[in-house]
Amino acid sequence: MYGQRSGSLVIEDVRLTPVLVADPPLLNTQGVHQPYTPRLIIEVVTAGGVTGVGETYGDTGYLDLARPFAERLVGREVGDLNGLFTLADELAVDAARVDDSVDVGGLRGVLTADKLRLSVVSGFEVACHDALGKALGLPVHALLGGKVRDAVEYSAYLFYKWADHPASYGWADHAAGAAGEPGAGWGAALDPAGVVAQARLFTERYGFTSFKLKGGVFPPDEEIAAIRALADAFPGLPLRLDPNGAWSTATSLKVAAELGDVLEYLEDPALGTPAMAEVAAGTRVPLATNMCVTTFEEIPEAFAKKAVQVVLCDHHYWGGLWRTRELAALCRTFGVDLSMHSNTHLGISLAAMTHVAATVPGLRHACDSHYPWQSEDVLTERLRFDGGRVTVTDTPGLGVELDRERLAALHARWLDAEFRAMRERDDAAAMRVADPAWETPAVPRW
Ligand code: GKR
Ligand code: MG
Repeated sequence: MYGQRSGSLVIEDVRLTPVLVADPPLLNTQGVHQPYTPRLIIEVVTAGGVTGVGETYGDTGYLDLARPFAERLVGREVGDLNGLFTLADELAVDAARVDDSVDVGGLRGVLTADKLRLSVVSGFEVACHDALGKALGLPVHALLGGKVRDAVEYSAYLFYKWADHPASYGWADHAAGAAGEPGAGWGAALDPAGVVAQARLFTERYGFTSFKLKGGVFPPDEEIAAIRALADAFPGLPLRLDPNGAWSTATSLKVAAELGDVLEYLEDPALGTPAMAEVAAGTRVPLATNMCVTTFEEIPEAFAKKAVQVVLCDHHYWGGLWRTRELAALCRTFGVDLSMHSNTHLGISLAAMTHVAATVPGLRHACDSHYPWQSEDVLTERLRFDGGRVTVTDTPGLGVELDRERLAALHARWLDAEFRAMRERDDAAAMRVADPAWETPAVPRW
């Protein structure tokens, strides 16, 4: 307890609201995004009447841990952020939820019990930061030591995509967004011309000046052609390609050789540290990862083998904002660059990503964000990209406000029995709706 102020900073209530958020048919090597994706919105209410918000994964495995965790938080200090991890260690993880294999839903490396716990704790850690900041009248970046930049740069996250979800779902295509909304009017992108057209929309709407293409969808030659088309359309701008470990080391080296003159980095070309190390040894193109370095335990081997040159941090699964800063310090120590990974997320997470990114020195690569793909949010005001950047707010806490009506509507969808199957993200299952014969591809796929 922290003396006199502690009474008002005690957590009195924690609210968990699972939601289903519209998502367009974005393709990746596992399959395709579902029409709706689960997220969990966390609210931490202090005795002083301050509410902090956080956001994390919303699939059942996360909810099952978040519920007992929320109960244990009541009565604790909102500023006891380190205590969250001690509390998390006490949570029993259902062994059926983790099998130490690659996380099929999120394509973010191996899913261990610890990673599942940290992915839950991070949502609460962000909510506590928000509450603490509001209570103290300080922005979250100030709680993290202060911003070193006034705006955080993001890259355009390009996806091969269908125009619409399969009609066989039988639902209106909310994910397409109403005219004028974010996510609207993107259409299909299944070849180099489609990818370039999508990139142009991203620059027109948000001003992005670097581009990442989600690969591992089509044979590598087609994806090489798409990157070449982007290089022709946007000469000199940074380009990245991320097949989520779908290639063999030989294919990875071939792609690196063919695109070496235009790539800022190649992201997870091959799966796992040994394969990445082999690729890294054979090319001058830097390798980035959000798959082989996803926990602190994975760092020593990867850094010793020089398997990666850029670690893509993600506060959701590294355990929150402070742990992200710890990761940044380790990367600096070993001369490895840091940038930021993204998975489908809403504005609360974008705000959290922006606050922590604002505090990390030497961020040389634009961060990833799926946010432009989300036509729905739970905030009164969407966050904006101007010139591809999000301005770092000095408003106390995260600087965002929940829109209760929107939150209730997205929660009502989660409660609706018709959408029950959407409560788990499963890109391969979503692909089977269009192609019943689809099997999760064996790796390496090419
Ligand atoms: O949204 O399809 C997707 C991505 O493939 C996502 O699941 C990955 O985690 O964006 C991520 C990545 O960079 O690998
Ligand atoms: Mg990636």
